[in-house]
Amino acid sequence: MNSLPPKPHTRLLDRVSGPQDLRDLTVEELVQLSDEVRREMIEAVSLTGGHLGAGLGVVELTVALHHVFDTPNDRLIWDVGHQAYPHKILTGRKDRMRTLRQPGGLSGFTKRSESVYDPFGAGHSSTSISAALGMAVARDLGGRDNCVIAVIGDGAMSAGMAYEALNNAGALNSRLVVILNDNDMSIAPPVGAMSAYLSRLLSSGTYRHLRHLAKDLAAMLPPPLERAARRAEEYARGFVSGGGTLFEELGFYYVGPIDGHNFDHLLPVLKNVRDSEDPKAVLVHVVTKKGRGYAPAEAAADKYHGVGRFDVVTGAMAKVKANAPSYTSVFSKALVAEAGHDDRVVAVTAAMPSGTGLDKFAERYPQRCFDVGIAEQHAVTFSAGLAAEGFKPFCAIYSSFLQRGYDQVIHDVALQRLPVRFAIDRAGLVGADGATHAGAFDLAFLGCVPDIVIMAPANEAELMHMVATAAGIGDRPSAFRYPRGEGVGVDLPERGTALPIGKGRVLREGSRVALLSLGTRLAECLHAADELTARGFSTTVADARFMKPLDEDLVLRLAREHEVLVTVEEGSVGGFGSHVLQFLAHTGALDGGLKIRPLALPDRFIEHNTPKGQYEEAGLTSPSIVACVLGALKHPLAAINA
Ligand SMILES: Cc1ncc(C[n+]2csc(CCOP(=O)(O)OP(=O)(O)O)c2C)c(N)n1
Repeated sequence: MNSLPPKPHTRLLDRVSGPQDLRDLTVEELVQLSDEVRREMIEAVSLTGGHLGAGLGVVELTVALHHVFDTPNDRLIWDVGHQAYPHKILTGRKDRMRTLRQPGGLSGFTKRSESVYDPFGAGHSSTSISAALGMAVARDLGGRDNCVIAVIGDGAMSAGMAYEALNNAGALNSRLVVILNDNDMSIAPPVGAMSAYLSRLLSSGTYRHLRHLAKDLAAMLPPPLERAARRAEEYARGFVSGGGTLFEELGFYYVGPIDGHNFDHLLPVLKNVRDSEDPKAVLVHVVTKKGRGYAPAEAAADKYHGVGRFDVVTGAMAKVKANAPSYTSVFSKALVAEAGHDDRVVAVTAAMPSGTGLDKFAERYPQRCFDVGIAEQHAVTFSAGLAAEGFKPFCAIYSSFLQRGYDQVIHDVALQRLPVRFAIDRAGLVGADGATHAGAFDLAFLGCVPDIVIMAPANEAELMHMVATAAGIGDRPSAFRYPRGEGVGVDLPERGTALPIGKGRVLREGSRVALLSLGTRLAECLHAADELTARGFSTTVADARFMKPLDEDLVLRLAREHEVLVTVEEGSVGGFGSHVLQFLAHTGALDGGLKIRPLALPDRFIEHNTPKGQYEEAGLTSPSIVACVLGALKHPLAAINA
C-alpha cells in the first residue's frame, strides 16, 4: 500500500487529548484510531525525519496498552524509545509532533522531563526491563498496586543487560509485565541464537484455533488469570502457551505468541495480565511487522528504521546534497584497503553494520566481519580474544555506545595490552539524536587508561592514515574517533599511510597565539586564525593528531613560544585539554605568563539541535575561539565577540 487510507471526515484522534480519551472506545474505534495515528506519524516524520519503522510496527500495541492500562499511574517503559512516536501522539504531544528532533522540539526518544507518560528516559537499548523491575520493587516497597510494563524489541533482547534483568526479575516475585515486541528485525536483520530461538517459538506456536485456547489457559495460567479467562471465553482468544520456554525456565509466565496488530488478540491478553494478582513476572510475546501499514517501510525495514525527510506518497527520501564523503564511508573504504593487504584484519560491529560502514566490509570479506548483536561489552572482549590469537580486530562502535563496554576496554583489552583497534564513530555532538547519543566522553574515559594510543583525524584523509596507523600498532590497543557526517572534501589516497606515533603537525606558524586542535574542529581553528591574524594577532595553528601519546615537544614549544595557547576538542572536560594542562603543569611551563585556555564541551548535556547549533551552544566555533583569545589578551573587543 503506497497511498494512505482516505482521511475520515471526523478524526477520532482529534478527540483524544490523552489516554483517558481512548479507554472507552470500541474495538472498531481503536482500529480507526490506529489508522489515524499511523497517518499522523508518517506525515510528521516525512517532515522532520526520524525513526519510522519501529513506531509504525507498534501502533496497535500502543493503542491497546493505553486502552487497557491506567497510564501514567501504570508505568509504561519503552526500550530505546525510538518506537515511542505513536505513544507521544496519544499522550498529549500530538500537536508538537512536527517539532520532533528539531531545536527546542520533542525528543526522538522517551524523556522524563517531556511528559509524565514517559516514566523512564531512553536512547540506548536494553534498559527497559531493569528500570521496570526497579519501579515494580519500588511499588511493592511503597505499598502501591499499579502495573509496570516494559516493551522491549527482539533486537534489544540480544544485549546482556536484558538477560541480567530477566534473571533478576524471574527470582524477585514482583509483579512485572515484559512485552517482547518481536518484529524479527534489529536495525539490520537480528543475529544470534536468541533470534533463532524466537523464530522457532513462532513456527511451533503459530496462533492456534480458539477451541484449544481455553485448555491451554487452564493448564498454564495462575489462578486469577485462569478465573478471568473463564469468565469470558473470548478473553482466551490470542493465548497460546509456548510450554517450557526459556522464559518460563527463567521464572516468567510466558504468553504468546500473539498477533500484535490484532486487537482481538491484544486486548484479552493485556486485560488478563493487568488483572492478575500473581506476584510473578509475565512475558507476553507479541509479533509485529516493522514499518506496518506503509509499503515502502514494510518493504525495506532496515532503510526505513531511521529516515530523513521523505515523500509520503512515493516513499522517496529527500536527497541530501553531499559535498564530501562521510567519515563513516571513508573509514569503511580505508579498512577494506587494509584488509586487502593483510588477511589478519577483521571487523566487529554491535548491531550497527550500516551505521559503522562495516556492511561494505562484510560484502567484500563476509568471513572476516562479525555482527555480534546489541552487545557492546561482548564486542570488546570478543575483539580482545581475536587479538590474543594474533588477529587485527577493528571494533567499530559509536562513541556513546562504547560507554557500555568500558570495563571491558580496561580489564580485557588495555590491562593485557591487546592490540584491539577501536573505530569510534559519532564522536562529538551528533545533532538530532541529542544528548543520549552524543559522543562526548570517549576522550575523557579513554584518556585515563594507560598504554592506549588515541587519535582523532582533522579530515577524512587523516582518518585513512589513522586506520593505517592503527593496523600497524601491534603491541597495544589503539583508538581513533571521528564525527558523524561528511568530511571536508580533501583528496583521498587509495590507502592510508601510517603516521609517526605521538607526533602532531603545524599547519600555520605565528608568534603570539597558538591554537592546538584535536579532531575536526581544526577547520574552525583555521577560520579563527584568519580572523585573529587580520586583527594583528599572529597565530599558529597545530593539529595534535594524537591525544595519547601526547606530542610533548610540540606542546612545550607552543607553550614557550606564545603568549596564549588554546586547545580545542569536540569532547567533554577531562579529555585532550586536560591532558595538555596536566603535562604542562609538571614541566613548569604554567609558572610563567602563559595564558592557556582549554576549550571543550561545557559541563552539561546538550539537547538535540543541528550539529552547527550544538557547537555554537558549546562555544566551539571560530567566533568563540576568537572571543576566547581576545578575552585571554584582555582585548577591548573581547566582550563584543563573546
Ligand atoms: C546500547 C545501544 N546500542 C545500539 C543502539 C542502536 N540501536 C537503536 S535501535 C536498534 C535496534 C533495536 O532493535 P529492536 O529492539 O528489535 O527494535 P525495533 O527497532 O526492531 O523495533 C539499535 C541497534 C542503541 N540504541 N543502544
